[in-house]
Amino acid sequence: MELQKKQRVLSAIQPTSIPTLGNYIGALRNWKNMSANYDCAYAVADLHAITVRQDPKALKQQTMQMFAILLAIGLDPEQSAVFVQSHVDTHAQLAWLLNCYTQFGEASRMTQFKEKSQKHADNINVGLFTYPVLMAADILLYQAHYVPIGADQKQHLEIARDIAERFNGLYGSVFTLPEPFIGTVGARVMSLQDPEKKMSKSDVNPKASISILDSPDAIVKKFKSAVTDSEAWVRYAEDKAGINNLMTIFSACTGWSYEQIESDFAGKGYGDFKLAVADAVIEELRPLQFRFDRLMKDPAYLKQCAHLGAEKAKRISQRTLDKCMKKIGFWIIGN
Ligand code: ATP
Ligand code: LTN
Repeated sequence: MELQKKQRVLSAIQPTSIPTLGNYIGALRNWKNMSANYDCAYAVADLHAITVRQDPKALKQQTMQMFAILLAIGLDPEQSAVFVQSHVDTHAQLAWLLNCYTQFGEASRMTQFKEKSQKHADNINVGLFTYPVLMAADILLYQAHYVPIGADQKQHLEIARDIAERFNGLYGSVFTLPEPFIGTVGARVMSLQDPEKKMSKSDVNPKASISILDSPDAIVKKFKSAVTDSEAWVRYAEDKAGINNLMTIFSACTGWSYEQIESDFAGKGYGDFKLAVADAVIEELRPLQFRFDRLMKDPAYLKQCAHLGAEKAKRISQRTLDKCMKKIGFWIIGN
């Protein structure tokens, strides 16, 4: 019997700080789940991170930490290609090529660019503008069928598809058209302090987000102070953004449906529910935190895994880059 080739998955996360519970539920957890059934490549997107000014020491530390987190969530460096984006030179190379196949108008429509340029008005650099093109390169280099992301990245995936279709239209089928993979629960975890806003790593209010490395005490405190409403009835409803968010988090960690949560917490106050959510999150994060602490004590192992990941990623991505360059008409002289 012929062995069927597994479909490919690629995703990446910026090492801008420790991931939040939102990053974990919306993206990272799906990465791990998909790794059993797909041929996966996962990157720490450090090139993307410098579109916003970074402290050099912090960037290096955060890149190592993020790499350790990817292993700590349970990714197997032998099974998947787990790597740091800047260790694989094909990403920046393909990004340049794709810049020349992306229209100024379509890049101008990206909402993340508009938001980030408002937030960093003193540094609206060209990298921030072409950020989605580098992301398209990340994805297309691996001929990815699926890209597990949170809901906020959907627009970037659409532009990656548009660029791929344009390129394929000109040169024949070079790139696989990627599909987003967005989980059914927790694709958009909201801020604990302003549940109309998404939970974000870069939020300046530390009470607004749970870091996946927060201690149990900190997690309990943050959930206790989460903004809810004055109804004191645990139910999912349109005008209850705070409670909806807590129910989503609880459901994502326990597998309970909203109906189950509503009936189990009927007649109980928000205080009890908040503590239950905190407990569920603590249990969900405990094994990850344990593995992370162990990995951070072994930088030689981390480096070895990063080498292995970069080699694997380079091997896959170089084939696509070569094909692209040939199609465009570069003079290729070989080694
Ligand atoms: P920053 O605040 O630095 O912009 P971020 O928290 O938005 O960062 P990213 O590194 O941009 O995080 O995203 C990593 C992954 O996590 C992406 O797939 C993104 O869609 C997902 N993600 C980010 N925030 C959330 C959230 N609140 N809920 C669900 N998924 C999220
Ligand atoms: N822009 C993404 C991070 C990212 C990414 C990617 C996600 C960089 N390259 C490729 C999926 C596929 C973000 O999460 N903000």
